Amino acid sequence: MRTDAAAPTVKHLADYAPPDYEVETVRLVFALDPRETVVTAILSLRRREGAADDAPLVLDGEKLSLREVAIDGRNLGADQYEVSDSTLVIASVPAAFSLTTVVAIDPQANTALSGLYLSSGMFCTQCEAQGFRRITYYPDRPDVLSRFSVRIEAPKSVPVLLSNGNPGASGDLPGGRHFAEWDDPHPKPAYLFALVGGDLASLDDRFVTMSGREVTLRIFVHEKDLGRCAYALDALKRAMRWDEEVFGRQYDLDLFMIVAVDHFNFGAMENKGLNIFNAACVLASPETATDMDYETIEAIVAHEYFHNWSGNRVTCRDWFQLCLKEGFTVFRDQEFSADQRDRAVQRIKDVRRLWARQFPEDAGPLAHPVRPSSYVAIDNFYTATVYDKGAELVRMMKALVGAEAFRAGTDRYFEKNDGTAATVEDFVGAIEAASGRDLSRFMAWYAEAGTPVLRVEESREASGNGVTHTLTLTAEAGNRPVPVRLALIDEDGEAASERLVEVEGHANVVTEGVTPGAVASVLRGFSAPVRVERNLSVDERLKLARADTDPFSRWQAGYALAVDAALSLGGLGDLESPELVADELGAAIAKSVENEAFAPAFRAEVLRLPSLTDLARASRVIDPEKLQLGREVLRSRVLSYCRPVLESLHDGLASDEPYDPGALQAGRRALRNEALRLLLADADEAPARRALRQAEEADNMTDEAAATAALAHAPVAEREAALARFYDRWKDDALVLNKWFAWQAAYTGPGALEEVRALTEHPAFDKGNPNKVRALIGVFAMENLPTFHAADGSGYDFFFDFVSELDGRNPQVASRLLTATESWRRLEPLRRDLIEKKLRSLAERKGLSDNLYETAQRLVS
Ligand code: 0A1
Ligand code: ZN
Repeated sequence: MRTDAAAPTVKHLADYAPPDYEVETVRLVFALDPRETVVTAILSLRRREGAADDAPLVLDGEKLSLREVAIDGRNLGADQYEVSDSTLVIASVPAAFSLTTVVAIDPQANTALSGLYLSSGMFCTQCEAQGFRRITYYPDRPDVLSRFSVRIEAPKSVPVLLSNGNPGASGDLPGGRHFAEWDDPHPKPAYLFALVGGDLASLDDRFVTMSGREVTLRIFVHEKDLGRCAYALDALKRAMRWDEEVFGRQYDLDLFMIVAVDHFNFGAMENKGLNIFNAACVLASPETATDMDYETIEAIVAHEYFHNWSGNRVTCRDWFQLCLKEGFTVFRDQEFSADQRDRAVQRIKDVRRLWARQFPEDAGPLAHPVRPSSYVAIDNFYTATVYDKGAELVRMMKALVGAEAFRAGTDRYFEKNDGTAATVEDFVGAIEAASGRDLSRFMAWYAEAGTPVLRVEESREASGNGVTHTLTLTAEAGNRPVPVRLALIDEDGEAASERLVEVEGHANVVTEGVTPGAVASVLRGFSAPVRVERNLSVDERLKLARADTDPFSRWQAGYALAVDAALSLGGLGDLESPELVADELGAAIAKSVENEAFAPAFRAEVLRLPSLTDLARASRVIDPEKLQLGREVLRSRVLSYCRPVLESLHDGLASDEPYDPGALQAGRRALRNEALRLLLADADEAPARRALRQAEEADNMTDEAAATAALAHAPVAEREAALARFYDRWKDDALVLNKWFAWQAAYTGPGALEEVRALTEHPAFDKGNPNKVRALIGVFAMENLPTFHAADGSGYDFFFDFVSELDGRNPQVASRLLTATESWRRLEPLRRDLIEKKLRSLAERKGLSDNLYETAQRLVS
């Protein structure tokens, strides 16, 4: 917390220096207590070769109450060390010694959910990025790797005591207490430490690695949730096998544990051998989780598991290298999901997410390179840029060097850097070494913020059938290599087959023997995270939407046209006759959606018309009323072409098969539910009754939620009944109720803000639970454009009050919420003035957390 007006410290990548002291081993003893947990730490420290003889020992520590400090068993007097808000400094220490500290901490007071805290009565930890310093004094930086052994003591009312690695001794202690010991043979940085203590039940299984190691798998949850762990366990086993087959990575301990917690700032955390998960990202049953929840669980379970190599065995030298583990691991989980499901649909979803979250970030005041060069609060850099654009960079390198050399490169990276803290250079260097390709100019992708623009121009020979495509990158994109997949398409499919063009600055691509009407399909599969600018006629775009043989590009052609049509229908775009375009699009969509040659999951994507946020991202000016108008007109025009098709899909795809979360059934449900959603664009009785019936009759949450959501978002008479029904059925299930909060948060009808405000007082709402905050306030600010950006500023008043108050409780979540305003400069002038005042007054407020301070400052800078 900042208490004065001085700006907090900014850390710079260029200032990296290795630590003066290394920690060879660390022994931790916890005496767990909700209000006063005592932590004894014994560190065996050694001065690094090359460090100055008189280098002081500086340890990080926050919110610790220090009771004892001893060197080699002798207590230090108060004049022999110095304690500040954030450090313990001992000016003079030997070259090698043992340091003992005893501190007390207060888990119950820890509302920031960083360090050791209580979640629904369970002790748990979150140490990435800098939570370990809230547990004990330590060099809390990722390049200090040490062997951890842990002893946990607790009352027997806390029966399950867990930490990283392998279990050791356990037993009784006097006074109704007991203990458990844990030993982790793999040296690790402090951010991968974890501890859990609670009354937990577990679902167990086993996995045999390809070299024959027997691994026990164990998911810990509250007893009541035992029936909701099976899918995560199944996903875990599939992920373990996949990592062996695709990346040659095997698990390296005899035990792998996952613990579900109710209060968690992010999705999950890859602590060595003891992953801790936001309950929402691990618990699922057909009645309580949607297909999308299942998909998310599969991806996150895999993501955290994959970190065991990309993150844990090879970790990051410093937090500037965050993308080294995150970009690579997201790439790995996306590839896993693509292999488990439909590769094309996975690509559509991944790119949609990149467009929705990373492109706006890169285009606004919060833009930063994939490897940032400075930060105040590192928690603010767990961003779409680091994660999702970071994954795209890995994908591009794979495209540039080819699959085989890429795999040789990742093998080399793991082998060379195993057990160390590495840099992006180590990763790229391994791919260079394995492929023989110079990637030095590729490094610009890591260092420069912003989305490059690729201009595409076409010229055809007057005689003959040669076509030249001129691909030009904007000057800011410099000469970094950009892989562009390109083919020519006519009504029958590929008129000239695909090739991969590497553009550095500029490239001319000549294709001979092309039929006159063929259209180039450029950046197929979204082969690079760039924005393409080109002039295509509506007919040419429709041709691609009909016939492109690359499913991603086929989908994209239609989607982009839908965006342009909606913007123009709302008076914000420049299509000449948008009504006509909307009609043609409606006809084309009706055809694709009926086309059984395409997978149902793909057809569902075709039917998913752009959301308000999709439109806002694409619009030069964000004017919520116009965006909404455009979206509604587009929806109803498309609907007028599709109604019979949609009704027959909705009827025909109903199924009485027992629920299975796999891709096949999920795809059919997705298509059926998209059909229902679009049918509800008619705020009419018949579709509303259809939806209500589905909500009542559904035997799974996917169908129940889709129908209830469709009603909850529409200003129809059935809305209230649907919401009340859902609440009544699920009022005792906190995870399911998040959906109920989120639907209402996105409602744009009359009285919407009052509804959201009232929900903050609802007994089921809990501002101490990040899932609840995200469901209600996050969705409100990110998705409910008309209400959040109400012209009278009422949405802003509500939101900024909430964020300021939350900052005192949970700075990470408050700061992340505030990023919902990142596109404020593109708002129409009236709203822009209103929100700018709010942002500036927040940025100038005294007493903000470092997290919120940094985000507010960057937003207005
Ligand atoms: N490494 C985790 C993300 C994570 C980051 C910070 C956290 O708490 C502040 C929690 C999780 C991942 O990539 O999944
Ligand atoms: Zn991660």
